[in-house]
Amino acid sequence: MDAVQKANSGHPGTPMALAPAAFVLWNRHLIYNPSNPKWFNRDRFVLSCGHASMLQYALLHLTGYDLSLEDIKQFRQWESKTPGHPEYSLTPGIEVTTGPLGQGIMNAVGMAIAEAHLAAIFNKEEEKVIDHYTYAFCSDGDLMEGASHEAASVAGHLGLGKLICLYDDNHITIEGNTSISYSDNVAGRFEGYNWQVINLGDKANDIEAISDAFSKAKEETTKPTLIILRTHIAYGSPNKHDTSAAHGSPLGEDEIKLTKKFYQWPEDEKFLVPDDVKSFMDNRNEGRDAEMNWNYHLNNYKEKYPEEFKLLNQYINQELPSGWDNKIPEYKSTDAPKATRSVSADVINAIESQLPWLMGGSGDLEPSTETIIKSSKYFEKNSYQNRNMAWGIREHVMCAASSGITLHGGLRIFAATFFVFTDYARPAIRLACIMKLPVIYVMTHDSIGLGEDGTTHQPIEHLASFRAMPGMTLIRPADANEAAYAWRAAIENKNGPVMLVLTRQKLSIIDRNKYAAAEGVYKGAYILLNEKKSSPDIILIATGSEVELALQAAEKLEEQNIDTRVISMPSWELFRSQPEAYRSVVLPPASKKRIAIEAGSSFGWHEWIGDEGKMIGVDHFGSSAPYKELYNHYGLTVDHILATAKGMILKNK
Ligand SMILES: Cc1ncc(C[n+]2csc(CCOP(=O)(O)OP(=O)(O)O)c2C)c(N)n1
Repeated sequence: MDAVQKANSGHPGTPMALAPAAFVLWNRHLIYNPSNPKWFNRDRFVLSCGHASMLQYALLHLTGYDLSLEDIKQFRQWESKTPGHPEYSLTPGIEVTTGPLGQGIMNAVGMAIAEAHLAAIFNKEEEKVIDHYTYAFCSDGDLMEGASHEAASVAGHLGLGKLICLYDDNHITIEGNTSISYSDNVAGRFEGYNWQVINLGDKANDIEAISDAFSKAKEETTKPTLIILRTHIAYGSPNKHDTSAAHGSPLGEDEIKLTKKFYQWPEDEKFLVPDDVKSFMDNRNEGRDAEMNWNYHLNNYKEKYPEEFKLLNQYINQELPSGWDNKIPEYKSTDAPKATRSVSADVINAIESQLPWLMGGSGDLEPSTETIIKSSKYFEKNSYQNRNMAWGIREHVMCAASSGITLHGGLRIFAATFFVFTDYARPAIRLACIMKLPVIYVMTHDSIGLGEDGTTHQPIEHLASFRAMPGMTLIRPADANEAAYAWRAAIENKNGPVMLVLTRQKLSIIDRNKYAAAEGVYKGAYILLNEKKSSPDIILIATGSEVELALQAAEKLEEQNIDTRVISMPSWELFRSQPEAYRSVVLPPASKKRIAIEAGSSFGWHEWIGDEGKMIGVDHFGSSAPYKELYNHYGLTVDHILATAKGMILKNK
């Protein structure tokens, strides 16, 4: 109450209502070490209703994390460790950034998947080195969101018994009582998903009942558990409890005094934490003992199973072994044309044995995204050791749980679907960018080049939209060898997501004896074909499948004495990160006659082509037809490039 009041913004009511449940969990059940928030075998806690952040900050402070009362007083202020919603990597003990409702519960599913997978691989009957629970608190908003359906459906299907969610059934959302918008039978819903449901009814302040529910949840290891708890928002506030007024704004000084009176707390004290409360809540000793106990078992494990122990460390540290990429094929220009999605399949299967911690899957499109790890099977109930995730047609949880798996640690994950269906996963991808998680998105069917499926399946604005997303590295390779380097760049990148944008259609393999080497992918853009004179008459910049067109056009332009440079530009972000000296060699500021060719929205391209440049793109929703016809109809042709180039040169003369 005090922190929200001081900030004059935030959500006091939900932390107040959930305080007893949070107390029970953090004091009696959750295993964690405040002095080492990253201890690997800790229980994970996700506050899916991130707006109730003050609940978690209070817990972190009271239990002994590096979060002082001063930090609490800085709630929602510039550069504080207590931002409006919990932020991963900013505040010790915050496992995941939450705020957009529904995300946290999906992330928690990923954490439980990671635990199940690592446990299946490493645990021995007598030494369970990976053995922890994942807990999530979720609110009405979390469960109203469609995201919760995907999360619960996956978790129930997989029987993730160590996932325990507590539903804060407080009947209040922003607009008022949930009766105006919501009448789901939540218990029935989750039973239908194959969850264990424990309905505690109106026992929000019954410490023992809540504690028993957590115990029962832990005992059921074949199904995830939902504990439903009818709470009262702003419990104790005489005028605001059970009202939406307690949701998004401070209670007000007078109301806080009345509430403190209700709790028999000194009315005029602010930020009061009595010493005995502090020592009672401090979990540092218990946390240290828990970690020491784990270390003891880990040591036994190391002695009995030295190979597995070594491997476990490799999973956790994920250092790339030397030669990890040796088996990635090099493609010759005389090889048959190959779709970049098929190259991705080659790469995954060329590296997976070197990187056993790599796992991934598709949203029911594996035959098209070509992302199966052939040496393994599907991750299923009772087969958690397998590395292929069958996410079903659930792109949103696929991406959010992939973040959860990454956050858990010990695994590297890729997630695949058609590029256009990133629309169903965008909120999760955005959060992965915010958290700088190195998830690899394998997005195939990257343009109108997918052809007959038509408008609904043809991504148009998607390239532009992900290039606009801070923290995303998008790579759209031009041929098989670029695609192989794109995968290398993705694996080597540890700081944020990489999205590989790949074709359905086959692409010729660029002759690297004639044109520059494919390593140029690392630099984001490189000169594939150099002009003959000291400076080019025209520069063609293309990405992905359109690089082939640019090269063909360049040959024709050369025949007509128009000296042409061709730049392959698979990644704007990688190029932007190059030194100015390199960028100005690739794109000399004085050469203003530039044409960009890309089968996608022209939005953003003026950064590279400048005011005088032209863009040959697709600024409409495409159409259903064989792709070559679409390319012809929409002017993605050599002739159109020639005409555009000549037009620019004539105009200048
Ligand atoms: C996806 C999404 N939509 C909207 C919001 C804005 N928002 C924040 S809290 C909230 C509703 C809160 O109701 P509930 O989930 O029941 O939480 P409580 O008020 O009980 O804390 C909304 C709509 C959001 N955070 N995320």
